[in-house]
Amino acid sequence: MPTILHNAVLATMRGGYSLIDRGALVIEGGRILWAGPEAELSATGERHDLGGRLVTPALIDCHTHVVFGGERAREFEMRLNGASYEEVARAGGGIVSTVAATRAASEDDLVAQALPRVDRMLAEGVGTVEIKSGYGLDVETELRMLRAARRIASARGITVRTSFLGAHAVPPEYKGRADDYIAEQVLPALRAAADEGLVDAVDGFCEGIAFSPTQIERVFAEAKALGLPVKLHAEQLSNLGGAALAARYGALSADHLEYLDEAGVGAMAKAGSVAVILPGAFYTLRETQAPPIELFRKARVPMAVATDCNPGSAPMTSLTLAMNMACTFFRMTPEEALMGATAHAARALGLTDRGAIAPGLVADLAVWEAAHPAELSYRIGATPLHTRIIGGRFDA
Ligand code: DI6
Ligand code: FE
Repeated sequence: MPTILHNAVLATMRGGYSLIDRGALVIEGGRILWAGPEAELSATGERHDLGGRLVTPALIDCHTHVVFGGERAREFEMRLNGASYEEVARAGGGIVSTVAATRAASEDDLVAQALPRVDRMLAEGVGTVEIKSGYGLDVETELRMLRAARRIASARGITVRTSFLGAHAVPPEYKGRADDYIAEQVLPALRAAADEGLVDAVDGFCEGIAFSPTQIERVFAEAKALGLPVKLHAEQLSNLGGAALAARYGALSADHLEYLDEAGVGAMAKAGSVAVILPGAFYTLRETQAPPIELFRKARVPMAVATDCNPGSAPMTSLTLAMNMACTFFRMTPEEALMGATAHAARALGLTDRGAIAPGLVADLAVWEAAHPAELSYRIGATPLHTRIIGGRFDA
């Protein structure tokens, strides 16, 4: 029997809010069968009165590093007590400490440590999460991270999209030998992970402190040979032409982009890549250069918004806070921010079956204690979620 949701405000996110004020939805077999004005509803089924609440597609966090071992809170405190980056590193801090803790963690540990973070995301209406590897930095641990990511999907009944991020940082044992690291660990890990069906996309970190465009291109060439789509951490701290490189490989997205120039925006527009905006890292790093939002608008590059949840530059699980920050720091509108956490986030993951409310799409929805979608970006540190509906089923 179909499920009918009625007495609701629908933000269908078909190219903007596309609000239906007195709306209804028909769901069957986990998919949306019909959505429209309640006055035009003809189907019968199990009816749920939503009391005039707002319904949106379930949110999609399209850029996270939510699987990792350990924590970095004490390093945060050390820094604020005046410790330098070097002192923190010598005390075993920084990304190296996350790599060590991740290598020491079993697959069960990684799942157990990630689940509370994932649960905080879900409590804000998220139904699909992208999860990257990139804290193993050796073949075995990269594979273990991706297996843990896959298990999170079944543990919570959500959709997880994995990105292989072997080219995230050069591990200590390869210091000064990034090319050897790529040849001996990254490419073999990518092949093995793809073989095991653990990879939905291939990512990299193109930056002075990480990998050069030439090195990233070696990884992208392998992705292409394996038939996998690519995305890239690009232009976060400087402009190395990473987004343009990603665009040449038809990237799903380029992410961060604070230092992107007009030519890079043009390359992304031509390739149809999504610009993933990550205000949590901008905030934590006390960055002052904002991504070129106005250029993205002019070139019609779709913008997504995500948490970047990671223990270093974005210890954050709140996608609605990321939306708020995107508005306040970058002057994105609440409508753009919500498109960024739904329709454009789906596109950044290559998903065509979600991110909007329309017939045929997956019935992943969020019901909010709100009358207008601007409320989702407006509040700071509070979520108006009423309930999630995943695959047509209400959360218990
Ligand atoms: N960009 C970042 O800001 C993080 N990774 C990346 O590619 C930093 C990751 C960390 O410090 O653990
Ligand atoms: Fe990231």
